[in-house]
Amino acid sequence: MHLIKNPDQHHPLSSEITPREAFEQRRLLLRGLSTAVAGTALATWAGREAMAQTAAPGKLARLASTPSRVAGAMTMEKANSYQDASTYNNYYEFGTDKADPARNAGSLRTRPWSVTVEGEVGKPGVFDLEALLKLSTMEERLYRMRCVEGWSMVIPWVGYSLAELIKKVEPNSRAKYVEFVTLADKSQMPGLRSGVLDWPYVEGLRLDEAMHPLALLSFGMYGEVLPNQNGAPVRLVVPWKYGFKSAKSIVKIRFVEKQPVSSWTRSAAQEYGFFSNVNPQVDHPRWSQGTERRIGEGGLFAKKRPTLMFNGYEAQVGQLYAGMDLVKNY
Ligand SMILES: Nc1nc2c(c(=O)[nH]1)N[C@H]1C(S)=C(S)[C@@H](COP(=O)(O)O)O[C@H]1N2
Ligand SMILES: [Mo]
Repeated sequence: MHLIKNPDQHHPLSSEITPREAFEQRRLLLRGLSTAVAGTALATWAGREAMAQTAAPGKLARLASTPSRVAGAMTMEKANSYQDASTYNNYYEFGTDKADPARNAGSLRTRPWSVTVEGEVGKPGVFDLEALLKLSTMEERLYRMRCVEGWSMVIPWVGYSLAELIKKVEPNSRAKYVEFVTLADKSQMPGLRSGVLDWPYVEGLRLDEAMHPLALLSFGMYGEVLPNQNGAPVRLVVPWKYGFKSAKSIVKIRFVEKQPVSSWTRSAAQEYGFFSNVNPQVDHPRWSQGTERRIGEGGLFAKKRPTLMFNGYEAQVGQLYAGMDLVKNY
């Protein structure tokens, strides 16, 4: 009789209560798993027009489970949502508003596609996309990305080190830099009507930077092929540099002796230098680079994060710049 008075009567045993923390973690895990599963499900490919005619998706889709062994290629930070990464973009060929690329990049034709490799190499040539996809083992890499405008994201990219391609084409002793030229086609890219930049969009790296294993030639994200707005079908991801160095929709890779002039340097040399390494100590002439806003950490009151030297990849890439004046070489 008195037992009924037990105040704990209606409550489950404490051992049956899932501690809040564990519960939250499981939910996160579940969410992560469902993203991965969605990423590998062929059904998700079916909706993507570009994928309809190719055998590549199966290959790419499996990559989500092959994380990269390259040092620094994974971060403990939580990835942004696919939604964030595919709707908040810079891709001026499709408009200058962050929402424009997702809205307008449907007109980009990513098949057939080829990348011409030329200049100071022993084995120049034209690689069609299928050949590029097969060139090396695809890996998934969770990289922090920092845009020069002061925002950042964490994105699971799919691809392989650019070095794999570079080794295959055998740069000669005159090859000091690599220039990346991206697609400029008025019939597919409404943004080309605007004069914000000189088209095509051009970027460049020093050969040793391009050979660094963290520099990724990317074909996908979140276990799927790249959405057009993120630079389909092939782009660069250089996580220790400001985002604009990561050229989208590449059609030509040139090995050259002289430092290339990138589109952003051409448009405003005092603001955008050749190196453009993420550096909280070197401000943009019009704003500080000391902090950043992580997309997805919404709201006016979301705390800004401190920006890290080389975007947090200093241990991996710092040596590339030993002895260089990083204020002069911004
Ligand atoms: N061809 C091309 N590549 C580009 C750009 C562009 O406008 N055109 N924008 C750059 C900038 S400023 C950033 S921050 C990144 C954004 O990549 P994301 O949209 O995949 O995050 O792409 C870079 N690559
Ligand atoms: Mo950017």
